[in-house]
Amino acid sequence: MGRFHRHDDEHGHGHGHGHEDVGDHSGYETGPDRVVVLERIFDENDRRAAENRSLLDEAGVVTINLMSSPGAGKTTLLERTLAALPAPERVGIIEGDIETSIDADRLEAAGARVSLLNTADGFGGECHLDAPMVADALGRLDLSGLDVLFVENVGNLVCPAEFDVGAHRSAMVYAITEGEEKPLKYPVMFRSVDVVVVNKLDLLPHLDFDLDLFRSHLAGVNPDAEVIELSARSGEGLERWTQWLAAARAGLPGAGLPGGGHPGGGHPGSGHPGGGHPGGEG
Ligand SMILES: Nc1nc2c(ncn2[C@@H]2O[C@H](COP(=O)(O)OP(=O)(O)OP(=O)(O)O)[C@@H](O)[C@H]2O)c(=O)[nH]1
Ligand SMILES: [Mg+2]
Repeated sequence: MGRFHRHDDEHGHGHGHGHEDVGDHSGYETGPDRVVVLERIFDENDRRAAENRSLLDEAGVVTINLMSSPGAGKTTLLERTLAALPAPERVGIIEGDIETSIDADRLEAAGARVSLLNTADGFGGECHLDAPMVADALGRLDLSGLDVLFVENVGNLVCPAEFDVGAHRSAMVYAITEGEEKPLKYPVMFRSVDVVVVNKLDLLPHLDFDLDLFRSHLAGVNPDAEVIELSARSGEGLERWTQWLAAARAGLPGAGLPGGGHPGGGHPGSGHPGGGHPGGEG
C-alpha cells in the first residue's frame, strides 16, 4: 500500500491517527510538509480526472481503466476483445507502459485506435498512469470515432489503483499463476475495481490454485467486485466479459438507459480507493 493513505473510501485502516486522513508519516523527517505536498498532488489529479471524465461523457465513450500485475494478460485480453467486437476500429486504447511500443503495436494490429503513453518519455518513468498523462493521450484520439476506450495501465499491482484517471469503470486482470493470497496482500488494488477478470484458466489443471480460496479472499476485501473467469488465450469464458462491457456501455449517462452510474454518482470505480503516493517507486 502507498505510504500516503487518504482513506476517502469507506475502508479505514485503523491506524489510530485522529487527524484528517493523511496516514502515519512519523517515519519521515519531513512529516507534515510531505503530507501537504501529497495532498496537492492528489487534488490536482482529481481535478484533471474530472475533466477527462466530462470529456468522455460528452463524447459518449465508456472508458475502462484496466490494471494488473505485469504479465497477467491485459494486452492478450484486449486482443481477444477486439477480435470479438464487431467494430474494433471504434475501440480506443490508451496504452500505458514505462517503455516500448510493443503492446501498442499489438493492439493497433488488432484494429484498435491506440494512443501510446510511455511514462519514461516526459513523465518520470512512473509506475502508473495519472489523470494528466491520460489527458495528454486523449488529445491524440478522435473521440467522435469511438464507442469504448480502454486504458491499459502500467503493469503494477499497487500504484495504478491510487490514481483516478477519469475512467467510468475500473477492471483488473488477475492471473491464477499469481496465487490465492494477493487480495489480502494488495487490498488497495482489489478494493478499487468493479470487476476482477481471473485469467489463464487454461492453466488450472497444471497448478494447485484454489479458486474458491481466492474468491473468499477477494470477497473479504471487496464483496461487491464482480468475478469473471476466463482464458484470454483460448477465449473460454470471454462472453461474460463482453457482456460486462456491454452493460458498462449501457450504463453511461446519455445512453438513455437506467443504471447510468459514473463517478459523479459515486460509482466504486470512480474515485480514490483509499491510498496513494505520488509514484515513482513500484
Ligand atoms: N496460458 C495462458 N497464457 C496467457 C493468457 N493470457 C495471457 N497469457 C500470456 O501471458 C503473457 C503476458 O501476457 P500480456 O497480455 O502481455 O500481459 P500484460 O498484462 O499485458 O503484461 P504487461 O503489459 O507487461 O503488464 C504472454 O506470454 C501471454 O501469452 C492465458 O489466458 N493463458
Ligand atoms: Mg500489456
